[in-house]
Amino acid sequence: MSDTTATLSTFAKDIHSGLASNPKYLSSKYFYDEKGDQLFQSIMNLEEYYLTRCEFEIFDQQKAEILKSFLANDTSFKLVELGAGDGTKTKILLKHFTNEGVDFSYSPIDISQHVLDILSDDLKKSIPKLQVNAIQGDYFDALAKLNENHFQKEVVLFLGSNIGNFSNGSAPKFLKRLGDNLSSGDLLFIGFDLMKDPNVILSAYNDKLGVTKEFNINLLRRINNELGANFNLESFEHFPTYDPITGETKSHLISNRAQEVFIEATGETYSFDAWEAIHTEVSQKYSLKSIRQFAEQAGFKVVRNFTDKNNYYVDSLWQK
Ligand code: AVJ
Repeated sequence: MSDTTATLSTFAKDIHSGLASNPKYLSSKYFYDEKGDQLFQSIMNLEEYYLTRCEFEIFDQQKAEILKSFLANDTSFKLVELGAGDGTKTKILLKHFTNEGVDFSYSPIDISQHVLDILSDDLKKSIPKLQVNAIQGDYFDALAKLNENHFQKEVVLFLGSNIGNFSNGSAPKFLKRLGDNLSSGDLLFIGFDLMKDPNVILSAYNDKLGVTKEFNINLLRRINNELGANFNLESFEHFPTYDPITGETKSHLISNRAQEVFIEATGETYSFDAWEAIHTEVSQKYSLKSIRQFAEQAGFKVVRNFTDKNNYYVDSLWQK
């Protein structure tokens, strides 16, 4: 890459590192521009994408038991959510807790102020009695700040199997760091997608309508728009894989011809062989055994697992 490196955005640097590597990769954290957000919303409504519906069912069917476990021996708590999104699922819990007259507040943490504004406005209308304290920023900065004036039990939500985007190598570090920002007795309520019939998993990442394909290819569209690249969007195929031994689900973009792509922001040309792949995402699938190991490695104890009726998905409650 040219000597302008120092002036390049993190985005440009990351894209360059991935495309200059062998094998090529791009980070899934860059999926979520405005169009990516919209496409993910559509994914959550797809027939094949069971994850969202499973978590919805768990909340809807087991909200009373969830509340009991959150309270345990206390009378109040501070509910904190990492990467709150539009809060559709969380609202089931928030409504139930409010109706039950529970003494709690809700602190959604998100990197996007825009997301938080929409969520706060929505909650003001739908649950006027709810005390909302939105925090913009990095998860760990926000958790550290909350932990400073710690006079109430914290219950941290990390939903949607978002942990699945971390490789099995990096997830333990993330969970350990999360635990380091909590106090003894605090709770973590974390969603994991479980191993199941491989065909069910593959369909969830390869839907009939092609929305997931669009979502994957949108990453190249974003690089075209923001970094002045000339990716030909028709010349890449969407290809997910699932490894039933490790539970690793990966998405790829595969160049269906030999081609070169130029990116203005990096000043570089990247060559693709015919059928060369770019790895774009990990969506890890877990066993209850591996979840227990993750909890213990990170210094938590599993209090209780809440699963849907098909045992497709689990929201696992951990105590620090
Ligand atoms: C938001 C990370 C949980 O991996 O299932 C959906 C993102 N990618 N379809 C997932 C996603 C393709 C999703 N997570």
